[in-house]
Amino acid sequence: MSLICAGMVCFLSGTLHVCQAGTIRDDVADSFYTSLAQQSVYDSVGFLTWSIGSSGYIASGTLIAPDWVLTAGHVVGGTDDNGAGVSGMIFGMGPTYNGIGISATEWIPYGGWSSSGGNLWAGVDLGLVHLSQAITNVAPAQMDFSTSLLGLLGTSVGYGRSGTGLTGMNTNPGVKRAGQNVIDAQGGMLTTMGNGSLLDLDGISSTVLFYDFDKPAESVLSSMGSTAPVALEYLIGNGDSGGALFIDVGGVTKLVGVNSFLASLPDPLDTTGPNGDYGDLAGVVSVQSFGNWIYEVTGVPEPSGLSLLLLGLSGLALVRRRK
Ligand SMILES: [Ca+2]
Ligand SMILES: [Ca+2]
Repeated sequence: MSLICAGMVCFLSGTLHVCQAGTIRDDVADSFYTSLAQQSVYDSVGFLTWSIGSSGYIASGTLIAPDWVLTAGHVVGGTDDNGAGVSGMIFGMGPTYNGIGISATEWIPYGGWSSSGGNLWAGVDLGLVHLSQAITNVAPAQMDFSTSLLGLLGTSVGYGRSGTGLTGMNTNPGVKRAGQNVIDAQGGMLTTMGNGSLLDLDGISSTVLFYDFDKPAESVLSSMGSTAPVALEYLIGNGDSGGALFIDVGGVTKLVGVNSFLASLPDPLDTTGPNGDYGDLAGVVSVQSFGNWIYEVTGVPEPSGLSLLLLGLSGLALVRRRK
């Protein structure tokens, strides 16, 4: 079975009067989602805007060092998946898009994204943005490279379009919003849908994490995992590209994924396509396979973080040898 996917960068309109990120439950007030986004542990997520020719664009990104932002490859890929044609990129923070930010000096798609020609299924949709000056009043996000992610509750944060599960996306991008979902699956898996049939994620890299947008009291729309929504069930929208997926690790909020694409089951299972309504799916690239690249480009995470991980592994090996 194939999935239909859509790019997740949003055109930026000239004026953003009604700005809402991501689609929400129709039976939960939006203020719960916007309030969640304002928790200080998500302060590292900001918006990116840029131009290609005369067109303006908005997406999302996460500060991972004082002068580096992690985002999606398709956010920084420009006209050739390698960054061409991009100008005037800035990174800003706060509850809404306000046009104010730090200018970027470099935007660097992951090499595999460029060489794949922008293949979303390859699970390499990552990019980095170098800022012209350090941001010192916001703590960069900490990344997690070792926690097993399937079945965990994740929190997505970004500035994308909103709407409800009934309507799909129907607002402009530009308001910071956070919502939650269980990380249901990864590329390569076979999942069970609410109607009992199977969804085959074969051909998609295991570095792509998936969750679906479950509808309250309508289990047939589930395409994977539980058929019931969580309290702040949510799906990313256009403009959430490059935004963050966080988990809680022992009381510490850790960045584990980068928003990549929205997908839907093919017609007739979904007649609306990837519009952010109930039953649609999110694809998020796990950062866990990319620690070396991020470190090589940015110098984070600190080598101590990486060596701790190595120590853990070698410790395990020692225990095994003793047996
Ligand atoms: Ca589900
Ligand atoms: Ca749909």
